[in-house]
Amino acid sequence: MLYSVRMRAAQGADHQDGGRHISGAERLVRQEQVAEQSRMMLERAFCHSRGQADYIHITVERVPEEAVRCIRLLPVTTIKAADVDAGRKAAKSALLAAGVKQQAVNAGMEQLLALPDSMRGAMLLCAETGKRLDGAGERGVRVSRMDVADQAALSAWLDRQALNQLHVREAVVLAAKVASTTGIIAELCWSDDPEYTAGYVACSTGYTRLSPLKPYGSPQGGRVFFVQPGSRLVEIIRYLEQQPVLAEVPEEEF
Ligand code: WAQ
Ligand code: MG
Repeated sequence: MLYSVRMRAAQGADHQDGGRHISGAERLVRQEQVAEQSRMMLERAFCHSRGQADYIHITVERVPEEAVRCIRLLPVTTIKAADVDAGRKAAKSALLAAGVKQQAVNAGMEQLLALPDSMRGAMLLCAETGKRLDGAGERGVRVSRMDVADQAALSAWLDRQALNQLHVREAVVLAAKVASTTGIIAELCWSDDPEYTAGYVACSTGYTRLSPLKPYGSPQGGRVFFVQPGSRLVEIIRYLEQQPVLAEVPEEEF
Protein backbone atom coordinates (compact mmCIF):
# COMPACT_ATOMS: atom_id res chain seq x y z
CA MET A 1 0.00 0.00 0.00
CA LEU A 2 1.23 3.48 -0.85
CA TYR A 3 0.58 6.78 0.91
CA SER A 4 0.48 10.25 -0.55
CA VAL A 5 2.37 12.46 1.92
CA ARG A 6 2.14 16.14 1.12
CA MET A 7 2.96 19.38 2.85
CA ARG A 8 2.12 23.02 2.35
CA ALA A 9 3.41 25.78 4.57
CA ALA A 10 2.51 29.44 4.78
CA GLN A 11 3.52 32.52 6.75
CA GLY A 12 1.27 35.04 8.50
CA ALA A 13 -1.93 33.07 7.92
CA ASP A 14 -3.10 29.84 6.37
CA HIS A 15 -2.94 29.74 2.55
CA GLN A 16 -6.69 30.15 2.16
CA ASP A 17 -6.68 33.17 4.46
CA GLY A 18 -4.09 34.97 2.36
CA GLY A 19 -0.93 33.64 4.01
CA ARG A 20 2.36 33.86 2.13
CA HIS A 21 3.45 30.61 0.49
CA ILE A 22 6.68 29.28 2.00
CA SER A 23 7.05 25.74 0.72
CA GLY A 24 5.34 22.55 -0.32
CA ALA A 25 6.31 18.93 -0.95
CA GLU A 26 4.77 15.86 -2.57
CA ARG A 27 5.76 12.23 -2.06
CA LEU A 28 4.20 8.83 -2.66
CA VAL A 29 5.74 6.31 -0.28
CA ARG A 30 5.29 3.03 1.57
CA GLN A 31 3.79 3.07 5.05
CA GLU A 32 7.18 2.52 6.75
CA GLN A 33 8.42 5.82 5.26
CA VAL A 34 5.43 7.99 6.19
CA ALA A 35 6.72 9.08 9.61
CA GLU A 36 10.19 9.96 8.37
CA GLN A 37 8.88 11.83 5.34
CA SER A 38 6.46 13.83 7.49
CA ARG A 39 9.28 14.74 9.88
CA MET A 40 11.51 15.85 7.03
CA MET A 41 8.72 17.97 5.56
CA LEU A 42 8.14 19.66 8.93
CA GLU A 43 11.82 20.46 9.21
CA ARG A 44 11.81 21.89 5.73
CA ALA A 45 8.87 24.13 6.48
CA PHE A 46 10.52 25.43 9.66
CA CYS A 47 13.86 26.28 8.09
CA HIS A 48 13.10 27.38 4.57
CA SER A 49 15.07 30.11 2.81
CA ARG A 50 11.77 31.91 2.03
CA GLY A 51 11.17 32.35 5.74
CA GLN A 52 9.79 30.45 8.70
CA ALA A 53 6.34 28.94 8.30
CA ASP A 54 3.53 29.66 10.76
CA TYR A 55 0.90 27.35 9.26
CA ILE A 56 1.87 23.88 8.13
CA HIS A 57 -0.45 21.25 6.70
CA ILE A 58 0.74 17.71 6.31
CA THR A 59 -1.70 15.32 4.65
CA VAL A 60 -1.29 11.55 4.67
CA GLU A 61 -3.63 9.65 2.41
CA ARG A 62 -3.79 6.03 1.33
CA VAL A 63 -3.42 5.38 -2.38
CA PRO A 64 -4.47 2.03 -3.83
CA GLU A 65 -1.51 0.52 -5.65
CA GLU A 66 -3.63 -0.62 -8.59
CA ALA A 67 -4.47 3.02 -9.32
CA VAL A 68 -0.82 3.94 -9.88
CA ARG A 69 0.31 4.79 -13.39
CA CYS A 70 3.97 4.22 -14.34
CA ILE A 71 5.71 6.89 -16.38
CA ARG A 72 9.30 7.69 -17.34
CA LEU A 73 11.49 10.60 -16.25
CA LEU A 74 12.55 12.89 -19.09
CA PRO A 75 16.14 13.04 -20.35
CA VAL A 76 17.91 16.07 -18.85
CA THR A 77 20.08 18.59 -20.66
CA THR A 78 21.59 21.76 -19.18
CA ILE A 79 22.06 25.12 -20.86
CA LYS A 80 24.31 27.59 -19.06
CA ALA A 81 23.42 31.12 -20.00
CA ALA A 82 25.60 34.21 -19.61
CA ASP A 83 22.93 36.03 -17.60
CA VAL A 84 19.20 36.03 -16.72
CA ASP A 85 18.21 37.69 -20.00
CA ALA A 86 20.06 35.10 -22.04
CA GLY A 87 18.56 32.31 -19.90
CA ARG A 88 15.02 33.59 -20.48
CA LYS A 89 15.69 33.95 -24.20
CA ALA A 90 16.84 30.33 -24.33
CA ALA A 91 13.72 29.30 -22.37
CA LYS A 92 11.52 31.07 -24.91
CA SER A 93 13.27 29.27 -27.78
CA ALA A 94 12.79 25.92 -26.04
CA LEU A 95 9.07 26.63 -25.58
CA LEU A 96 8.68 27.60 -29.24
CA ALA A 97 10.48 24.40 -30.25
CA ALA A 98 8.01 22.46 -28.08
CA GLY A 99 5.13 23.89 -30.12
CA VAL A 100 3.99 26.78 -27.91
CA LYS A 101 3.01 29.79 -30.04
CA GLN A 102 5.00 33.02 -29.71
CA GLN A 103 2.07 34.92 -28.19
CA ALA A 104 1.65 32.27 -25.50
CA VAL A 105 5.40 32.07 -24.84
CA ASN A 106 5.48 35.82 -24.23
CA ALA A 107 2.34 35.69 -22.07
CA GLY A 108 3.75 32.82 -19.97
CA MET A 109 6.96 34.68 -19.27
CA GLU A 110 5.08 37.91 -18.50
CA GLN A 111 2.61 36.20 -16.15
CA LEU A 112 5.42 34.54 -14.18
CA LEU A 113 7.27 37.82 -13.91
CA ALA A 114 4.11 39.69 -12.89
CA LEU A 115 3.45 37.51 -9.83
CA PRO A 116 3.61 39.68 -6.71
CA ASP A 117 4.84 36.66 -4.74
CA SER A 118 4.93 32.96 -5.48
CA MET A 119 1.79 30.84 -5.68
CA ARG A 120 1.59 27.36 -4.25
CA GLY A 121 0.48 25.86 -7.56
CA ALA A 122 0.84 26.39 -11.29
CA MET A 123 -0.95 28.49 -13.94
CA LEU A 124 -2.50 26.76 -16.94
CA LEU A 125 -2.26 28.83 -20.10
CA CYS A 126 -3.55 28.24 -23.62
CA ALA A 127 -0.53 27.25 -25.77
CA GLU A 128 -1.87 29.32 -28.64
CA THR A 129 -3.22 32.53 -27.14
CA GLY A 130 -1.53 32.55 -23.74
CA LYS A 131 -4.87 33.12 -22.02
CA ARG A 132 -5.10 31.79 -18.44
CA LEU A 133 -7.41 28.77 -18.43
CA ASP A 134 -7.63 27.50 -14.85
CA GLY A 135 -9.85 29.29 -12.43
CA ALA A 136 -7.50 28.63 -9.54
CA GLY A 137 -6.50 32.26 -9.04
CA GLU A 138 -3.65 32.95 -6.65
CA ARG A 139 -3.61 29.36 -5.50
CA GLY A 140 -2.89 27.75 -8.86
CA VAL A 141 -3.20 24.06 -9.67
CA ARG A 142 -1.07 21.80 -7.51
CA VAL A 143 0.42 18.64 -9.02
CA SER A 144 0.19 15.90 -6.45
CA ARG A 145 0.50 12.15 -5.80
CA MET A 146 3.77 11.51 -7.60
CA ASP A 147 7.20 10.11 -6.83
CA VAL A 148 9.93 7.97 -8.33
CA ALA A 149 9.47 4.22 -8.30
CA ASP A 150 13.01 3.67 -7.00
CA GLN A 151 14.86 6.34 -4.97
CA ALA A 152 18.23 4.58 -5.34
CA ALA A 153 17.87 4.40 -9.11
CA LEU A 154 17.06 8.12 -9.19
CA SER A 155 20.15 8.87 -7.08
CA ALA A 156 22.36 6.78 -9.34
CA TRP A 157 20.94 8.37 -12.49
CA LEU A 158 21.35 11.93 -11.15
CA ASP A 159 24.77 11.18 -9.62
CA ARG A 160 26.00 10.25 -13.08
CA GLN A 161 24.96 13.72 -14.24
CA ALA A 162 26.27 15.47 -11.10
CA LEU A 163 22.72 16.66 -10.41
CA ASN A 164 21.73 14.70 -7.33
CA GLN A 165 20.22 17.40 -5.15
CA LEU A 166 16.71 18.00 -3.80
CA HIS A 167 15.57 20.74 -6.21
CA VAL A 168 16.40 18.57 -9.20
CA ARG A 169 15.10 15.33 -7.63
CA GLU A 170 11.69 16.89 -7.08
CA ALA A 171 11.52 18.91 -10.29
CA VAL A 172 12.27 15.99 -12.63
CA VAL A 173 9.42 13.98 -11.10
CA LEU A 174 6.92 16.84 -11.29
CA ALA A 175 7.98 17.67 -14.86
CA ALA A 176 7.60 14.02 -15.91
CA LYS A 177 4.07 13.88 -14.54
CA VAL A 178 3.13 17.16 -16.21
CA ALA A 179 4.64 16.05 -19.55
CA SER A 180 2.68 12.79 -19.31
CA THR A 181 -0.60 14.71 -19.14
CA THR A 182 -2.72 14.46 -22.29
CA GLY A 183 -3.23 18.02 -23.51
CA ILE A 184 -0.20 19.66 -21.89
CA ILE A 185 2.56 20.36 -24.41
CA ALA A 186 5.15 22.20 -22.33
CA GLU A 187 6.08 23.60 -18.93
CA LEU A 188 8.09 26.62 -17.85
CA CYS A 189 9.42 26.80 -14.29
CA TRP A 190 11.81 28.51 -12.01
CA SER A 191 12.19 28.20 -8.28
CA ASP A 192 10.80 30.62 -5.72
CA ASP A 193 13.70 29.84 -3.39
CA PRO A 194 15.81 33.06 -3.29
CA GLU A 195 19.13 31.21 -3.55
CA TYR A 196 18.09 28.92 -6.41
CA THR A 197 18.32 30.62 -9.77
CA ALA A 198 17.95 27.71 -12.20
CA GLY A 199 14.75 26.71 -13.95
CA TYR A 200 13.66 24.54 -16.83
CA VAL A 201 11.49 24.04 -19.86
CA ALA A 202 10.03 20.55 -20.16
CA CYS A 203 8.02 18.80 -22.85
CA SER A 204 7.47 15.18 -23.83
CA THR A 205 10.93 14.93 -25.43
CA GLY A 206 13.02 16.31 -22.58
CA TYR A 207 13.79 18.45 -19.56
CA THR A 208 16.01 21.41 -20.46
CA ARG A 209 17.62 23.01 -17.44
CA LEU A 210 18.37 26.70 -17.87
CA SER A 211 20.68 28.59 -15.59
CA PRO A 212 20.08 31.29 -14.56
CA LEU A 213 16.40 32.12 -15.13
CA LYS A 214 16.15 34.66 -12.33
CA PRO A 215 18.46 36.93 -10.32
CA TYR A 216 20.04 35.61 -7.11
CA GLY A 217 18.01 36.65 -4.05
CA SER A 218 14.61 36.86 -5.77
CA PRO A 219 11.79 35.06 -3.91
CA GLN A 220 9.64 35.15 -7.03
CA GLY A 221 9.18 31.96 -9.01
CA GLY A 222 6.48 29.75 -10.38
CA ARG A 223 5.24 27.33 -12.98
CA VAL A 224 3.26 27.63 -16.21
CA PHE A 225 1.73 24.64 -18.00
CA PHE A 226 0.86 25.23 -21.67
CA VAL A 227 -2.35 23.55 -22.80
CA GLN A 228 -3.18 22.44 -26.35
CA PRO A 229 -6.37 24.19 -27.50
CA GLY A 230 -9.37 21.85 -27.54
CA SER A 231 -8.17 19.83 -24.52
CA ARG A 232 -10.47 18.89 -21.70
CA LEU A 233 -9.42 21.16 -18.86
CA VAL A 234 -11.36 19.30 -16.17
CA GLU A 235 -9.60 16.05 -17.14
CA ILE A 236 -6.19 17.74 -17.15
CA ILE A 237 -6.66 19.17 -13.68
CA ARG A 238 -8.02 15.88 -12.36
CA TYR A 239 -4.96 14.05 -13.69
CA LEU A 240 -2.49 16.60 -12.28
CA GLU A 241 -4.08 16.67 -8.84
CA GLN A 242 -5.42 13.16 -8.41
CA GLN A 243 -3.77 10.53 -10.60
CA PRO A 244 -1.09 8.64 -8.62
CA VAL A 245 2.08 8.34 -10.68
CA LEU A 246 5.44 6.63 -10.13
CA ALA A 247 8.27 7.55 -12.48
CA GLU A 248 11.12 5.32 -13.61
CA VAL A 249 14.54 6.51 -14.73
CA PRO A 250 15.01 6.59 -18.53
CA GLU A 251 16.69 3.70 -20.34
CA GLU A 252 20.44 4.33 -20.66
CA GLU A 253 21.59 5.50 -24.07
CA PHE A 254 24.79 4.01 -25.40
N1 WAQ B 1 2.29 21.71 -8.38
C1 WAQ B 1 2.17 22.88 -9.06
N2 WAQ B 1 3.01 23.90 -8.92
C2 WAQ B 1 4.01 23.77 -8.04
C3 WAQ B 1 4.20 22.58 -7.28
C4 WAQ B 1 3.28 21.53 -7.47
N3 WAQ B 1 3.37 20.38 -6.80
N4 WAQ B 1 5.28 22.77 -6.48
C5 WAQ B 1 5.74 24.01 -6.74
N5 WAQ B 1 4.97 24.62 -7.67
C6 WAQ B 1 5.11 25.98 -8.22
C7 WAQ B 1 4.79 27.03 -7.16
O1 WAQ B 1 4.22 28.13 -7.81
C8 WAQ B 1 6.15 27.39 -6.65
O2 WAQ B 1 6.19 28.72 -6.22
C9 WAQ B 1 7.03 27.23 -7.89
O3 WAQ B 1 6.43 26.17 -8.62
C10 WAQ B 1 8.45 26.91 -7.59
O4 WAQ B 1 8.51 25.78 -6.75
O5 WAQ B 1 16.86 21.32 -12.72
O6 WAQ B 1 12.62 24.35 -6.84
O7 WAQ B 1 9.63 24.03 -5.44
O8 WAQ B 1 18.01 22.61 -11.36
O9 WAQ B 1 10.62 26.38 -5.56
C11 WAQ B 1 13.71 23.90 -10.96
C12 WAQ B 1 15.11 23.66 -11.47
C13 WAQ B 1 13.58 24.00 -9.49
C14 WAQ B 1 15.66 22.38 -10.97
C15 WAQ B 1 12.15 24.28 -9.20
O10 WAQ B 1 10.57 24.89 -7.60
C16 WAQ B 1 16.94 22.07 -11.74
C17 WAQ B 1 11.83 24.50 -7.77
P1 WAQ B 1 9.88 25.26 -6.21
MG1 MG C 1 10.29 26.69 -3.50
